Amino acid sequence: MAARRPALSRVESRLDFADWMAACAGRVEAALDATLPASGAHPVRLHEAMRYAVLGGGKRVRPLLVYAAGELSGAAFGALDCAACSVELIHAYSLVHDDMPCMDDDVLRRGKPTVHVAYGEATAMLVGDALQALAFEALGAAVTHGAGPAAGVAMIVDLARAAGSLGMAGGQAIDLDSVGVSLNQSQLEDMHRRKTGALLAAAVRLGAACGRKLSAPEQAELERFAQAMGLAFQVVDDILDVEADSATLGKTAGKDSEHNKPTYVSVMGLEPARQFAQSLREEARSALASFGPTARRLGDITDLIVQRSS
Ligand code: GRG
Repeated sequence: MAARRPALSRVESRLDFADWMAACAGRVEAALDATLPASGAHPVRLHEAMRYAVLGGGKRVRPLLVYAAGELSGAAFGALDCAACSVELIHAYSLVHDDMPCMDDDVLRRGKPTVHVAYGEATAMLVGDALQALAFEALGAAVTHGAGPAAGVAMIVDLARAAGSLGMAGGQAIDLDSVGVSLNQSQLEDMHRRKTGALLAAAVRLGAACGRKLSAPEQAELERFAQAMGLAFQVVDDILDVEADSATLGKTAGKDSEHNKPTYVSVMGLEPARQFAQSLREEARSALASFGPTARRLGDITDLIVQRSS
């Protein structure tokens, strides 16, 4: 990991939320830039496409969760940069593969042509493969940036499980099988806890794991927070797919109904889905109560997730 990073010191834990988010976004952007091979590195086309997929776009919600959770455990920023990079690289890989014709078949992502449109399908597949491998390399670097070897190994196992067949990849498999199928709410929840929730929850656990070891009750409350927040993210995503336009989302709106996919809106209706998102927000916030002011950023991010418009 290279040294070029915008400053974000303990003093900045007093920044207001917008400034704090901008500082975190700057940190992770610089860390991603330094972690990705240079665009001129051989093989040039693959490295250009990897950088195209990752840099200069996205809300960076998962890195924000890493930095915010790090405040609970007093984690070192060097370790948090590594963890933030790793979850964003896994997320970016999943979007590249999800957009491919064999999956969701989309042409627009983060306001730009998708990777397979810009670089071809074979390169897009390799971009995802290489980003996934790079994510674990980045996370391994947390060991020498303040996390230590035991936490480093535990984090690698945690991220691997969240991204794998029992987590995100498995959720994607269920999603692909659910086209045109009527799911009940508990089946829908199971799919989304894996497909979207597992990586969001891992971001929270990884951020906390970069610092002091949390007690068992603290870990349980953090997990309760992570599960509620992760599900809220997906419920809101389903609402936005119906309500927002493609320009605002930076991806094609209305895809779920077009593809006849079950969503919280199709299963519950729009207004009940809105109320469900609010109740998940309250559940997430109540799980943070015992952490006091160190959980302030996690609470702010939860509000942002539920109130976002893109
Ligand atoms: C291909 C193994 C594999 C998994 C793909 C994440 C995923 C699984 C597919 C993405 C499909 C999708 C649109 C899911 C809804 C929730 C979601 C992950 C939205 C995109 O995340 P944001 O809103 O995107 O954080 P940005 O671009 O802001 O990072």
